[in-house]
Amino acid sequence: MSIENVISSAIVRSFSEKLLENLVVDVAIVGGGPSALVAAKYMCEAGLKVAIFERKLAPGGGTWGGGMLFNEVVVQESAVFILDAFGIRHQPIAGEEGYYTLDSVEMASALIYGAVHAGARIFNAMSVEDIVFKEGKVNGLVVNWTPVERLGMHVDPLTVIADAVLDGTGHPSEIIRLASEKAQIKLDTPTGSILGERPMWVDSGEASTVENTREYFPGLFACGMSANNVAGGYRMGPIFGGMMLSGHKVAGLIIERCRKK
Ligand code: 48H
Repeated sequence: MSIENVISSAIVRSFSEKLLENLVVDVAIVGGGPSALVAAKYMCEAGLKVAIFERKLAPGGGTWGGGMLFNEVVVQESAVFILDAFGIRHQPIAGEEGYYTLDSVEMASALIYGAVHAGARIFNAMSVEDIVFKEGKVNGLVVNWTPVERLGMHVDPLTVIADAVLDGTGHPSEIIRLASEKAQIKLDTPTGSILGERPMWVDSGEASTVENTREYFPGLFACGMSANNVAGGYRMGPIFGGMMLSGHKVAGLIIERCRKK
């Protein structure tokens, strides 16, 4: 066999095995932002089978760009245990006890590496375009290649079946929105619908991101900015402790739910 054919066959075989193994999972995560990557690591460490579907070529979401493309972010003391778990270095901010700066490129790459090495499978350049919704329950995801989505090609998708679906799509809460509008489900919010993100208020937004992290409909969870948008929390700018704590919290909720089943 020529080396050209060895390379191509090995890639096709290996990828097919990976995809086949992940067509039924415990947790299907939409979006590979910081909250989802943290959640993935902790859920994998608890023995759950986790797959992440990320629209872009590079997972990491809004981490890479730091604040206005200055590639540094801020994290507060309460989330330092998560930085340590991923081996992300951080420096105290002089004169501001309990706050740290860190390199956003180191953070993004370490979160990806940590999630993958804990056992999460990341499928990049794949977009989630719908949910599987049977007998009043969210049962999984409907996925397609991002280039197919971007070019508007008329190509039917494939499905991934999951016990729990986690919306980690950030500001737009794409999956919860889709479920709310298309499956017409009533969410666990005061109105039953998405309340919408509010303007900037750092401390409130950081706290509410964690508070708003929960199961919004049986089998459908939200973390990070998605949770904040669903439940009407304030935004917080380039501080990432809330995102990571949200990932840690949702991992605990999903682990508990899967254990009960
Ligand atoms: C596949 C999808 C789909 C889809 C979206 O926005 P993210 O970084 O997510 P979070 O919530 O973990 O972090 C939020 C943080 O980055 C942020 O924006 C902050 C702190 N903002 C504060 C402020 O004031 O603005 O990542 C979401 C990921 C992205 O990589 C998307 O490409 C991906 O989800 N995604 N992937 N299918 N339908 N929708």
